[in-house]
Amino acid sequence: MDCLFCKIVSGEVPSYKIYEDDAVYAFLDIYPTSEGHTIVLPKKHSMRFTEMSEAEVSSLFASVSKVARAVEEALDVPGSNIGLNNGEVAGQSVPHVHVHIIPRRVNDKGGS
Ligand code: DGP
Repeated sequence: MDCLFCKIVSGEVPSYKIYEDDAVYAFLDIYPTSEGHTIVLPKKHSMRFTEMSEAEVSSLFASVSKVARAVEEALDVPGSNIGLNNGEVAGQSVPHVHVHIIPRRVNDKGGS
């Protein structure tokens, strides 16, 4: 399958790895919205979040929570935006489910 994020998981496309286990892979976003912007994805390819089973969603978000806590601690930030784009019309540019963790700092310019 010609999928960019599957190639990142396999190492065919290089990435700056943040975390990996049997089910997920986390790496720094190439176009960061803020320092430490991290992408967490399930290794099993699904194009859209809404195609995943409840068990897969639950497992993915348990990992997202773990990675977000580690990113916030490592960068010493008080919070982060955590979210995903589901479908091209919603801004999903890579058709392999992934969750954004965007570290936020006090008085940064990242949003309201
Ligand atoms: P989205 O727009 O929600 O589909 O987010 C896709 C993100 O993936 C986007 O923020 C940029 C990032 N991205 C795209 N190509 C690469 C790549 O080759 N390497 C890395 N590290 N990130 C990528």
